[in-house]
Amino acid sequence: MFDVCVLGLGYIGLPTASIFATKGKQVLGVDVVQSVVDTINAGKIHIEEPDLDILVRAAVQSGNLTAATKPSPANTFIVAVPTPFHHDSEDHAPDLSYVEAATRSLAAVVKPGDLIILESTSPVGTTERMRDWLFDELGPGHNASDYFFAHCPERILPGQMLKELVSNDRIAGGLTEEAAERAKALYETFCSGEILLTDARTAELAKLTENSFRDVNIAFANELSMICDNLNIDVWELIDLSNRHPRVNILRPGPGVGGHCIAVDPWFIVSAAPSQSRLIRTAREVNDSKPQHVINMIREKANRFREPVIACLGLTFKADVDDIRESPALHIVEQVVLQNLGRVLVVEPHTRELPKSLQGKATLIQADEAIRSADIVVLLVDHKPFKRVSRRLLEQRIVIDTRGCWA
Ligand code: SAJ
Repeated sequence: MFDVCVLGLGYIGLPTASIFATKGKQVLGVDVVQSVVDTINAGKIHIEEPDLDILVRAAVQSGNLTAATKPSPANTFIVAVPTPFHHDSEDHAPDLSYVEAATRSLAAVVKPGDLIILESTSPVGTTERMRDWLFDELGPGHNASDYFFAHCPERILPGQMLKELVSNDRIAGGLTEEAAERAKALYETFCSGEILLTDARTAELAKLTENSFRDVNIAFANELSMICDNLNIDVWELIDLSNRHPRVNILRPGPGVGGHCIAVDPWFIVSAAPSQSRLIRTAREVNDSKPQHVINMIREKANRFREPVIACLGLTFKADVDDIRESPALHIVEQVVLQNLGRVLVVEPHTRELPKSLQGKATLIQADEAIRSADIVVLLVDHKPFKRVSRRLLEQRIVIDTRGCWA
């Protein structure tokens, strides 16, 4: 019998399972992908995050963490599977199929008294739906009050996950007060932040609110950058000056907003309450329009050359991570290639090979070499090594610095 069974061994599930294991809990990690299970059982990792390899190795070597493709009986189940949206749906409807499949898979192993926690970022009402899916799968003769459901969204920042996993305050939202209390007691095993109790629906909306808040604020910065490009004003200087006001704190413009959280979660609010979420929707649309603005700028510069060489620095969704999911940088490079704007050189220190969509169509090389060969240099991700690029190397080249890395 395990103490904790974590379903989904990705960016959230794996660190969570591992930290419980290093605190002495008997943990089963479950993932539907066999190669992920094999990698973790060998004490290795399949994703990049600072120090995660050390944590996972320690957890597996202690004998407290094992991985499997199917759940087993445990006192607590934590669901940490993806919750994307349907790309083909007009209102960006959430795709809860992974949560539903994980929940239904629990019917074979749960027993009265178990605590079932949803960690995945989810639309309001998902924890209630989990309960309904589980009871549908269990069939008649089971008592809902025998099972405890809570939503405890994670808030950790990729690149700083292990630190934030321990130190962030957390929200524990229960379908009942007892469920929230039990979830709190569990996370206190490793969490030094405060654990705040509420109901599941408020917890679900709180998580969506946090990411929408950031999206709206980034949209303001991105909108300013497009206004500045139109008015020929340096947006970085403008923001530095405006931020000297004691109550103004404008975020950084970029090539768009990416990742699997901020570019996704606001849609869960919009799709649930479309008439009331006009600002949140517009912010999403502003941020989603930014990559096209950058592509237009590249095209405009490229048109000045007969056979332009375009160096694109960075593919990931943000600095100093290896994650290219929903990456505006990758989208921009793909479009530059697709639209034949020039010969494309790609620099990405966090990968050894180009993503499939760029293979055979662009060249992956080092920063200095790329810049030396380029007519146009497009900075898409402000990875640390790019900040050290010699300014002299950039002279004589057209520079499109979407992140203000060299401002
Ligand atoms: N970005 C900008 N300008 C900025 C800040 C960010 O363009 O000033 C861009 C980034 O380049 C990236 C995107 O926004 O493309 C998102 O990056 P991020 O660092 O803001 O956030 P994520 O997606 O890595 O993590 C967020 C965090 N949420 C908040 O800060 C409110 C994290 O705490 C959450 O746990 C995570 O989403 C999640 O899993 O939901």
